[in-house]
Amino acid sequence: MGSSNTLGSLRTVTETRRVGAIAIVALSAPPVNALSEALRLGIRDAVEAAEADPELSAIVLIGAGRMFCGGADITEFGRPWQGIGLGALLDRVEDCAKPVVAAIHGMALGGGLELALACHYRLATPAARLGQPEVKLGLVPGAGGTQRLPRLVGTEKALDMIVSGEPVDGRAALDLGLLDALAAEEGLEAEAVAFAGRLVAEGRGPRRVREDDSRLEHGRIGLFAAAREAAARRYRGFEAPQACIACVEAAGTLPFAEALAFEERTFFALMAGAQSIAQRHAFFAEREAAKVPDLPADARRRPVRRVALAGPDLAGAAFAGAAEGPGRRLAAILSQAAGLTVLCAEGAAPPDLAGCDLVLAGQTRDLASLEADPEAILAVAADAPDPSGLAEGPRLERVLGLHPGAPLPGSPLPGSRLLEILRGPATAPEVLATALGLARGLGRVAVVTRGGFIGPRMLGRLRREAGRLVHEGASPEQVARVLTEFGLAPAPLGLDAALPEGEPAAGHHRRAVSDDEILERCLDTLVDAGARILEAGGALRASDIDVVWLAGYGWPAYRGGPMHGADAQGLPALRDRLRALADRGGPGYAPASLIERLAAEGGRFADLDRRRA
Ligand code: T1G
Repeated sequence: MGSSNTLGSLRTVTETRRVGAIAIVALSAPPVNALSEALRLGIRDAVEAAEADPELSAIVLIGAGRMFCGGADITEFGRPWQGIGLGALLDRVEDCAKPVVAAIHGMALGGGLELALACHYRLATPAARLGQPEVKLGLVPGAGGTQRLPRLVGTEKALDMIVSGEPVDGRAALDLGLLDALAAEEGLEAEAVAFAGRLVAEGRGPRRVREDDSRLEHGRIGLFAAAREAAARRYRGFEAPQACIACVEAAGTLPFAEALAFEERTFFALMAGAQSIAQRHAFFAEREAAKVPDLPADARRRPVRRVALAGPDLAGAAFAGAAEGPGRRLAAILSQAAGLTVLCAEGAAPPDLAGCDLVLAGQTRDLASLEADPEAILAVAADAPDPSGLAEGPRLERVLGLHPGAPLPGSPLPGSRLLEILRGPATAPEVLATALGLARGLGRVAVVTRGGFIGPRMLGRLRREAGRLVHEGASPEQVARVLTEFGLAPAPLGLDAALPEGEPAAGHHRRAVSDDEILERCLDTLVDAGARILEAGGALRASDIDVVWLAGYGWPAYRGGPMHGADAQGLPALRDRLRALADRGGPGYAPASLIERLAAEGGRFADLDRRRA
């Protein structure tokens, strides 16, 4: 028996089966069982039907597919709950007169974990991941997570999980008191049914988390002050972590229903705020970036297991400490990746290329004379690889560029979460697909580009503007401070912005430059550079440019990336500022024609992406 809901969608979102007196309600909304309006209504209908059925004594909730539930449906955000709110659904589940057992495999995240918390008992597989990642979307858990989780695992551990957004696995969850039992992957449903059967046989009914305050540790002196201070330091500039702390604190100071209402008000206030809008943009942008419209879905992805480093730039780079330059940084990253063998030239002798899946060079010319495996990918990792090298020479269908973004201060590994993939004019689909697979295997966010790397080209424009500002009167320290206060990790800027070449022109007078002017000119010229790359077809989407800066150059997630920020501020204002700069500073500042066009039609970069999708 399935429920298709009143939305007119014939798509079945829950499947209810029965084993004896136990109802099994399976969430079936691939790919992640996101708690859309349809699924929320489906769960409500299924639980109410089982509760009303005199032949049923208990209910097991389980996820169909690869996980229990990936949370609320983020695509529905930005408007009030439709159908039934998630909090209202979870209160209904918790109020059920018959015991409800959550059987968790894969992921139980966000609203998915909150659904499990509203159940009366919980089983999971050891490898399951249970967490409240809402803070990474600029939100607080909005359906009771800040109230029920501390009642199960204690206030301090709940603060840690909710403020960091990091999940725990099944074993840790059991130790924390979040679960009643673990179950083997292949036997999860059967063990959950047996567990429910024992509840019935032993006469154990619903056990409601909201009724047990014994694990709350709100009396601990300094607990919340310490949490606030740590979050302010670790998540500088982010609003949601502090809001999470306030909601968890309410669990110990307000009656349950009032605390839930406070949590929901906080959730909706954050959802409407610029930071969460930016962080949700970043979430979807990273997933969009991996989609290359003209790449055939069946393009063969070769596994990359052996990598050779070619050319003098990379000799010994695999073991470099503070690896400088993209080639050496990428070599160091590859050498530390599980399952990869990295061979590097010993002295003048080239590495043995036999059986290598990928040959990495620091310069295009280092690939020319290589006798590599005809199937091997020939990759260049340089800020500005010689474009001809990607368009001429032997085996050019196997050539592409790779760039790992900038080193971030304090990063244990050189490089960021980014892997830019520069496709040449003739790069073969399977070579591009293999590089995308390599990025995923390295746990990196892939962005595919043409004509040059996005990050280095935009960074060059930003550095030139920083140099001009110093030339006009700002100090390098002032420029670095302004950009750091904005949230940009200073390392990528390498702000040694010495005065531009040559003496200042005769009559040149240095002047005081305000922080506002520094920030505005740096951001505006950066966005203009991005717009020029976009209009030249160098990036598939404006959001890809955001991903490069978010994942590769330390752009704060709560700002969503340079192009998202420009959309939020309005392109007509950007156009006018660039025009004014051009009047003073010369035609080099004139806005890109794409900015002129979008500004004239009242459009945004995001509209362009939607049109291209
Ligand atoms: N809502 C809508 N779509 C989602 C989604 C979600 N929660 N999670 C994933 N998707 C889409 C994703 O965009 C992609 O779409 C496809 O599913 C596969 O995702 C009230 C408010 C679960 C670990 O933050 O972390 O609950 O590109 O490529 O690598 O308190 O998705 O195919 O069109 O990422 O296997 C809280 C977010 C929400 C978890 C799976 N939950 N998702 O990773 O697949 S807020 C989250 C993830 C909330 C409540 C609050 C991951 C994943 P497309 P994918 P994956």
